[in-house]
Parts: sequence; structure tokens; C-alpha cells
Amino acid sequence: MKIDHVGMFAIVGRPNVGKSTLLNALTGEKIAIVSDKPQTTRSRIMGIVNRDGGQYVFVDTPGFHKARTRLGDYMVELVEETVTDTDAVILVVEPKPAGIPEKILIDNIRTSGLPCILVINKIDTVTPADLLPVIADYQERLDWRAVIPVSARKNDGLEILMQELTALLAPGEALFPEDMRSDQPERVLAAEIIREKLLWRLEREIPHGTAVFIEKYEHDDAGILHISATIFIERKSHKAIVIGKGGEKLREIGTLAREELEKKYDCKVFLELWVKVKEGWRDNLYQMRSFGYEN
Ligand SMILES: Nc1nc2c(ncn2[C@@H]2O[C@H](COP(=O)(O)OP(=O)(O)OP(=O)(O)O)[C@@H](O)[C@H]2O)c(=O)[nH]1
Ligand SMILES: [Mg+2]
Repeated sequence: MKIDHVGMFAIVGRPNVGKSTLLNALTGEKIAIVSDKPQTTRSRIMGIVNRDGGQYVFVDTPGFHKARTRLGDYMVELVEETVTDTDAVILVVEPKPAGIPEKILIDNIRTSGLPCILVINKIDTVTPADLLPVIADYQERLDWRAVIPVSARKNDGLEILMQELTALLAPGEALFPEDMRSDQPERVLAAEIIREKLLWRLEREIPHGTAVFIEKYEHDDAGILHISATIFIERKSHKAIVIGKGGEKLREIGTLAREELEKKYDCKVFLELWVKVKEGWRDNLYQMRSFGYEN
């Protein structure tokens, strides 16, 4: 396929609106982890689609929120930077009138002067009658390129979105090799998959205080992938909860992660998990950096 049109699209929005679900649905692959807890995504994650001579580069971002930690500051900065670094913006919202995060993001988008498509996600949770006032509310706030109701979870409305994005592509050569689907190295993806299972299996603030560090990532001669990872937690008191009675919780998390990694890489995986305490790491720039959260 000869790529002759390209575009880079920032996917922004408050936490938990379904940005990463949308990235995965558009690319047809699980690139970013997803959970029902806010602030799941912590970094910028690129997903690439090549279609009919066009290269669509999507940049998923952390949920835009009022930061309370240095990690939060970092995440919010990433969103603001991404809006200025791309060719166009996809603002993802839930089918509700705009709140504070949306208003701030819309101001940023207006300042950037970039074209913006409003994606109203999760329409599977509302009736068409509920949607009309939401559309009316947003129509007044910005000169949108398009307002598109979708359900990322049900793959509904995404073709219309792709058509609108096609109109925003500009002539140019491919930005990335055609076989490249994401910018995430395998080790990072493995750490993210483990963190996703922590988000799935742990409650309240505990999963938000976790970071996963891959100590070992090696294929042996028998084709087995050996991964050894340390789960860092913020408080000593969380350790027993993460490990669980007789190690049950950690085993369950490890099994879920291993099964997904085995499916993804189509090989046997040997996964070893350790839990360590790094008190208050989310406010420590040095430790954040060691976990890969740095500008
Ligand atoms: N009903 C419904 N749920 C959805 C839809 N899209 C996403 N979700 C759910 O919304 C939750 C959040 O999804 P994510 O994709 O992690 O949201 P996000 O915007 O990336 O969240 P952050 O990374 O925290 O900013 C998950 O439980 C998803 O399954 C949708 O179209 N319909
Ligand atoms: Mg996300």
C-alpha cells in the first residue's frame, strides 16, 4: 500500500470516558489497557491505522483531571502537550453536558486552533432522546468539525468517525513503517497488562498507587518467555491486600496477566511477580522517572 495521506490525532477527555477503548476499537487491537477506574492511562500511547493510502496516527492520553500528585501533574501536562503536537483533536465525552474538565479542554483546543471532532461515547447507555440536549450543549461551545455519537465498546459509529478523520488527512509520506501498530515496546506493554489486572482486582486507591517494573524479559531456547516484574505500592499497609490470603490475590492477578500475554505473543509465558513498597512514589520525581513516567 502506498501511503500518501497522513494525520496525527490526539484523543483527549476526562478520565474514564472510554478514550483507550476507542483507541483499541479504531485500531482493532488491544494497544492501551482499559479499566472501570479513572486514571487508568498514565502515558501517551500511539496506535496506527493504515487504510486506503492513508496513515492515521492516534495518540491516546491520560484522563484530564485536577492533579493531586506529581504523577497527576505529569499526566495532565502530557494531555496539554499532545493537543499542541498533533494535527487534530478528538475530544471524547460521555453523554452528559460539559463539566469542568471538558470546558478547560475546549478552551485549550480553541487556543490551539486545531480542528476538533467531538465524540460522544457510551451511547449504548442512553436513549436518543437523552442525547439531544447533550449535543445541543456542546454545539454552542466550539465550532466542531463533526459531532459523532459512538459506542466504542459496541463498535458503533466508528466508521463515520473514520470518514471524518479521512477528511482531515494531509498529503504526505508515511510517518511510521507500515507494519508498526503502536509505539509501545513489548516490555512496557507487559508492565501495562500487569497493571491492568491490578486495576481490575484491587479496590479504592490501592491500584492507583501501583507501578509495575519489568526486571527480566527473556525468551529461552525452548521458546518460553520469562518475565519477572516488581509491583511497587505506595503504602506498607497495602502489601497484604495485594498479596492476599495465602498469596491468592497476587496469584490471581498473575494468572490473568500471564494468560493474556500468552495469547498476545502465542508462546508459553513464565511470569514471576514481586511486591515492594515505595512510600509516596507518586510525589517523587526521581522514582517516577525510574518507572518510565518522565517528560
Ligand atoms: N457502556 C459503555 N462503556 C464503555 C464504552 N467505552 C468504554 N467503556 C467503559 O468505560 C470504562 C473506561 O474505559 P477506558 O477506555 O479505560 O477509559 P479512558 O477514557 O481511557 O480512561 P482513563 O485512561 O482513566 O482516562 C471501561 O469500563 C470501559 O469498558 C462504551 O462505548 N459503552
Ligand atoms: Mg485510558
